[in-house]
Amino acid sequence: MTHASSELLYLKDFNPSGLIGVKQTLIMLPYRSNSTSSKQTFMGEYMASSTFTVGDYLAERLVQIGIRHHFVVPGDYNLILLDKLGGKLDLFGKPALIEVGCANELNCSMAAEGYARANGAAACVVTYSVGALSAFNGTGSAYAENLPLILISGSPNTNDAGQFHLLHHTLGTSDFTYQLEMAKKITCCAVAIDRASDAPRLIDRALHAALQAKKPAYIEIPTNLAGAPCMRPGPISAVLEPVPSNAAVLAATIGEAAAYLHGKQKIAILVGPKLRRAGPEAEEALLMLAEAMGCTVAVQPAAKGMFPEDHPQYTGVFWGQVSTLAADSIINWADAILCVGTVFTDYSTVGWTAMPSVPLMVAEMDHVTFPGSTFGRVRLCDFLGGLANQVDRNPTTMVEYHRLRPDPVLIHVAGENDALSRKEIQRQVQPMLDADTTLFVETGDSWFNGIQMKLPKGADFEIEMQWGHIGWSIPASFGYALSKPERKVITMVGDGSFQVTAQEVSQMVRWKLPIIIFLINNKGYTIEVEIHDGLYNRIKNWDYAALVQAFNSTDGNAASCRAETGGELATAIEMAKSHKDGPTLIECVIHQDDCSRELITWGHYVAAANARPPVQM
Ligand code: DPX
Ligand code: MG
Repeated sequence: MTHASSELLYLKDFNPSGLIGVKQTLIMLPYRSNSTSSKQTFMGEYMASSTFTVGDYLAERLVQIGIRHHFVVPGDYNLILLDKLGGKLDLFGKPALIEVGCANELNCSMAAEGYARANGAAACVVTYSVGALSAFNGTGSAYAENLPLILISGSPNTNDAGQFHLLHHTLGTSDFTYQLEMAKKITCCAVAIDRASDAPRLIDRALHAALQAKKPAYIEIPTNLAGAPCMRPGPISAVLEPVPSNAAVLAATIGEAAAYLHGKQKIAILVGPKLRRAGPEAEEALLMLAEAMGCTVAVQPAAKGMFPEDHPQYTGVFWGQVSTLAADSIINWADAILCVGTVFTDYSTVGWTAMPSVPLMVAEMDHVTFPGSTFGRVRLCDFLGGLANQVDRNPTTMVEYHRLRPDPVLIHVAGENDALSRKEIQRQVQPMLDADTTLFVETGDSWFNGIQMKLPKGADFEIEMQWGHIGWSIPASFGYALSKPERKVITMVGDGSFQVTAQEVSQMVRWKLPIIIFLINNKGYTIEVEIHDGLYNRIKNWDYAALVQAFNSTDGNAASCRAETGGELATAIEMAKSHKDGPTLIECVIHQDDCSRELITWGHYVAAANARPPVQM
């Protein structure tokens, strides 16, 4: 269906007063003509129309919550909506929402997920079922990773369900509610707009819920409602304003926490991934609190970079036997652990072998739990900041850390012609990290390699450890880089993961983003090999460098090469550093069994956790 024909459909259905007559004639013209100029006339006239529509309402609200790009795959159920979103102009007459087309809806949702990491919120716009069901995967990621991703789906014409019509892109029944029902399970708020008059209330409800909970929301807009007349929005504070801490509960929580810590000797702080989701104020408040307490600070693997690694109180990544620095010894030595935004899973606890053994005090995004009591309606930044002013200083764990801290390891420099190894890749990537870098690490040994890296002040780290979808890092780093073009984005990804979402490199080409991709080719699913091996862990090899050149076609400017020795990698890195008008992919070929010590240990314990027999047979 073309733009014009579906627009005509809308006019027939709604026949809104004010659009009949001259406008209708104008709109019908391009429907009969295929000429580009008449289409442009149509669009120009259309955008100049003063009728404010459901699509306009959504566009306005997305802009007001800080979204500047929306990630899309078109389909006939969402075309009018895409016109409305793309037609929203800023004060200078430029698009207020920049439309970013993706190769498929899985990638589209993952690109939006990455954008939400950088921007605080994101929008992904897809068509009904064939699009949305694929986009549910990135939406699941946003739920697991605590990101407000707004999934927006076009849907059937409102008249079809009542008329028992069978429609394309559906299950072949006249029940069109199943997608909404499915969305409810993977979002914090799912709404379907059945009447234009409900749109303002439902859109605001979904956006508010997502921003509050830091979770995805779902908005379904029927194809014949996107262009339907709609009321204009009220002040955006109704959507944006956070639920404040309850003053009495906050004071009580801070008092309880100060008293609890006062009674302990060896206190450590453990930071988890939900700290960043609570906003930059929470990260700043944590720094203040840590300095006031003077104790050690370790981070969980998915929280790497959320406490500065160059800070004297930083004691490494805590995940049991695969910890860095002396994080595990200190956490095991402590008699009180203040957990901030922590998430304990089978992965982060290394198959449940690294669950701290002392009772925990856990500060969450909106409540604080002590051994024996919970205090609700306390915002994390308020709690951390308030406690910083009342807590005692107790550097006991820091004194012990100085005794335990491992000495720097001697790093072996590979010969120029030596076959490339995992350690050599790590050694050469490390000096590329600076204050402006964001390092994306993909599920696979790239997790372990990335976690071993030292982040200089200002460097950031992105990992999708809760959802763990292989292929996430390619679209996610693309989405992230669109939001933060000033950052130097480096992505470490395995060959198996790359094969899942490789098409999105072509969007990096299209948008001329200088993302540097280290593709570690160990010819298979090595992490799975370490958990449980079988022939299914071997994959078809690709010519990755040639694939990227194919994405260039006639107008792209991506660079790509294969490195098989230390010398070739050094040359490739120099080339990548100077390549600015497109991505660079460096295929790093290593031996199939060349994986990190940490992966082998972790894989062993995760396999044991997976293999626990049922408690009841
Ligand atoms: C799978 C994983 O090549 O990395 O370093 O070789 O392990 P390594 P690769 O990217 O392979 C990844 C592979 C198959 N996990 O080892 S981690 C299961 C899995 C998953 N996500 C999806 N499907 C399967 N995590 C979407
Ligand atoms: Mg691999």
